[in-house]
Amino acid sequence: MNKTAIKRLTMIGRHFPHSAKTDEKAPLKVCITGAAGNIGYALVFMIAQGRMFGPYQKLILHLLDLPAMAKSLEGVKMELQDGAFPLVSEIVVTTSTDKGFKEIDVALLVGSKPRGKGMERKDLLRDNGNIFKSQGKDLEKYAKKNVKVCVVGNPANTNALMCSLNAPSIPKENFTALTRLDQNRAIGQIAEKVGVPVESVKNVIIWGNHSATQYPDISHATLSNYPVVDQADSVKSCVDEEWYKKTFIPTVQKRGAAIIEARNLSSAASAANAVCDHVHDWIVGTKPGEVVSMGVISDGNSYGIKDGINYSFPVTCKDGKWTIVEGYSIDSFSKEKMQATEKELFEEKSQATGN
Ligand code: NAX
Repeated sequence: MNKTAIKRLTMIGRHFPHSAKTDEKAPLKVCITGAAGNIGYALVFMIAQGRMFGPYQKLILHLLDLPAMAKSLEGVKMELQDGAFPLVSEIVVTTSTDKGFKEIDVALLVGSKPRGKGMERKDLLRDNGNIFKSQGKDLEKYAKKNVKVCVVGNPANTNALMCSLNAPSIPKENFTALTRLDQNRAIGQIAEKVGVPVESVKNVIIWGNHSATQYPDISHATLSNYPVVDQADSVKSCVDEEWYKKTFIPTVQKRGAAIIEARNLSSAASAANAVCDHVHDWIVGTKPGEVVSMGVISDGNSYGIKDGINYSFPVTCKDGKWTIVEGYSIDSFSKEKMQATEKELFEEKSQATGN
């Protein structure tokens, strides 16, 4: 390229800062396991569009799935190429974790064994426990030491714990589990009930496990920037107790099953959307005053939850780090629900570890 052409391109960069910005950061290496599956297929396109890391962050996507899905993975790669996404610098397709996890910055662990017919929950826990144990070992071997891991594959919290236990040189804070879909589901239910836009519902908390024992808590949720409710800015004062306890909580807890019943397939696009929300907020940061829920390692110092499990807490994020929001008052109803889901997580842990 001659000097005049280079000068002209530099000028274009000045006039259109967006085009210049895309070249500034080194590409992030992101591995998506189960990339040929239901959620993976929705997720990779959202990431390629900039939904997870923003509109300027270039990406190298590692698509990982089981050998039986190799052909299908190639098809996903072809479609990504056909999307001509400017943010995607490279696509690596693989069925082995050594290649899939090599030097990655972010791991989205979506692939896991589904619950088969006649399979008991403890069998699922044991089988997935072994898969995530081995993925933890491989993350330890091949990924960057500051890799951020979001576990989606169920049982997500316990899988995240198993991964972390087997990757001792990666900080345990770097292993999180997805409960953002539950949070988004809760917000959707409240917005519909109260008749407000979803963006005005803030600070719903999901406590505990991504399972039917999770506790979607509206005790501290607020409605903001919406004139109709300026007389009552807490969600609790806008809904009746009966609806909260008998309709809202079970609806959120069992929403996954309701989607399967309606679609004959499990949640995919909404799950992928929630993975983007989770990782985006973790890396880019939560908005001022906003609290989100994430499955994170418990250290025994928050809300009476014992240490050693991956439990969903209210957090804020800044500079790539999450912090549990402390100080919420917990009434006896909430306490009981939070302990029930804690108990289940300890049971899962002992079934997954065999101890
Ligand atoms: P699919 O069965 O459509 O896809 C899973 C994909 O993972 C398949 O392509 C499979 O070959 C692959 N896979 C399985 N084991 C693997 C391994 N060891 N390494 C790499 N790839 C592997 O399931 P999908 O609907 O995409 O759901 C994926 C997981 O997300 C399931 O465990 C599901 O239960 C879980 N979910 C978790 C949610 C959450 O909020 N935490 C919500 C949505 C979803 O239910």
